[in-house]
Amino acid sequence: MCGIVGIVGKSNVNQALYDALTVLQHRGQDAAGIVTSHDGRLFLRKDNGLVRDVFQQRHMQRLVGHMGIGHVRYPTAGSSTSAEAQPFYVNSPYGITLAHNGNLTNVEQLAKEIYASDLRHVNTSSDSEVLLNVFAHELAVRGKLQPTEEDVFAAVKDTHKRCRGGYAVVAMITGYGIVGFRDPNAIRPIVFGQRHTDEGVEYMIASESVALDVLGFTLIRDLAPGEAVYITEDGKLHTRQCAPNPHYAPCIFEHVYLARPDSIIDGISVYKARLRMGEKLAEKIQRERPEHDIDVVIPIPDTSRTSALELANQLGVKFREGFVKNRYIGRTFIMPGQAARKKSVRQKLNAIELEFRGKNVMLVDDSIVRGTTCKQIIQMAREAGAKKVYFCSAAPAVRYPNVYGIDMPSAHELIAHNRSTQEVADLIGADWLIYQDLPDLIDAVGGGKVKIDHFDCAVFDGKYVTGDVDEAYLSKIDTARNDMAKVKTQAVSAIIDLYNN
Ligand code: PIN
Repeated sequence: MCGIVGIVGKSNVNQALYDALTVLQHRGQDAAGIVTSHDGRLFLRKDNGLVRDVFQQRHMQRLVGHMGIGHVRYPTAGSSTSAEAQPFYVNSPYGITLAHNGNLTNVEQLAKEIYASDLRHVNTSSDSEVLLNVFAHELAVRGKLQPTEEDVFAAVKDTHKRCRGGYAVVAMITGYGIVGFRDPNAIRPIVFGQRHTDEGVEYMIASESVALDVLGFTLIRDLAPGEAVYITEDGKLHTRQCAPNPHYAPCIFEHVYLARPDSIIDGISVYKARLRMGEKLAEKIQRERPEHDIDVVIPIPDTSRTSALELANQLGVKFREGFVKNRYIGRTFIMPGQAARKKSVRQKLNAIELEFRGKNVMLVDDSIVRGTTCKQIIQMAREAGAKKVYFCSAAPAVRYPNVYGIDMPSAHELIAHNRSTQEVADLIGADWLIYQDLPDLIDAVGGGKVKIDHFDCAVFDGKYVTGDVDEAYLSKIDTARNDMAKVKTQAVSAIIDLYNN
């Protein structure tokens, strides 16, 4: 998962891009980048790290220009070198830079085509660089010295024809404007908005509406599936449907925990969707165990608070904070003679004992993925004196990998893959485990004022909306993820050896 932003402004946009990236920081903490354009020249700063660490005063001073794009990265397939930080750049045609959130499922085939037919070189293993080259090629073949909006939209249309998967994109065409586009299934989110200044109207395209809010832009709307928005450097906005068969299937996991609760995605308030998840969970509990003996509902911070609160309200049970999260977790230093150790859950969360002692507690989390964290948390609740520890997941069991841009473990690392609810309960050590039912989750997210009844729910039901994901593809990404994990482990061991010798 990543965050993207693009601004066409009336004065320097560097500070606004930086601020927008800090608001989107939850979408990726691995790398950050900004590119701006001024008088036909590009200014780029990108590196690994948090937004506040990547950009120093000296970098910001160089990022001049009235338009620019930015990116925060969460590695999708394990890669994390700074060379793969975004935005990416190609010099032809016009000089195009691009930032992308999502994952292309036909990247291997595209990479071959780009080299063999389009005669283009790709220098990283990032699918975003492939996507950039496809778009650049499709714009170049129009053969124009000055591209019009028709050319830009035609290039997006042909990019849609070639690319499969989930993608939300911002691309800057040096000297001309910024284009944003969304895949024909609208899997990943993207919105655009405007703000009025004394110099005129400024436009922003962003992953989530919260970036618009915080910077004083008003939301115009989400991009529809397959749609593109093009804002010229002089501030004219054009939109166009660029896919022949667009079909709304946004990623439901954005609502489970990826997005900020103060965002509105496809007209749906993430906060309200989470409240409704709590409501549905309460109904399920009342259906399955009307005589339950839950004394207190305790959220596992932060995301699950909203659902847990509503769950407790509906059940008429006390809601209490039982875990305090340390907001200032530091780096892990590797000392000579010591192996690298992952920070334990205990260093991040601490239990308030008096909320647990002698009680039957219902812990609530947004989801159970690997099951490693919740296992430790259940253990902590017992050590704090809980009589019984029940566990509620606001999402259904995560059983299948994600291929559209969320960094999820491969199938065999998912605790619920090929396991029943009881088996998972036993493994994590819960006295009772309740998962949200998928129809309830769909209803919770899509059943508000704006009705959407089709979502990408592949992590729960294994149905991949792009229709091109089969066993062979899944086992390939499984191997790739394993290899990457091995490379990482080897790299850490090499560093430790270096220190030890
Ligand atoms: C919580 C995010 N949320 C917590 C991510 C843990 C699964 N995990 C998914 C639960 S927050 S595990 O946004 O950081 O507050 O099942 O893999 O152990």
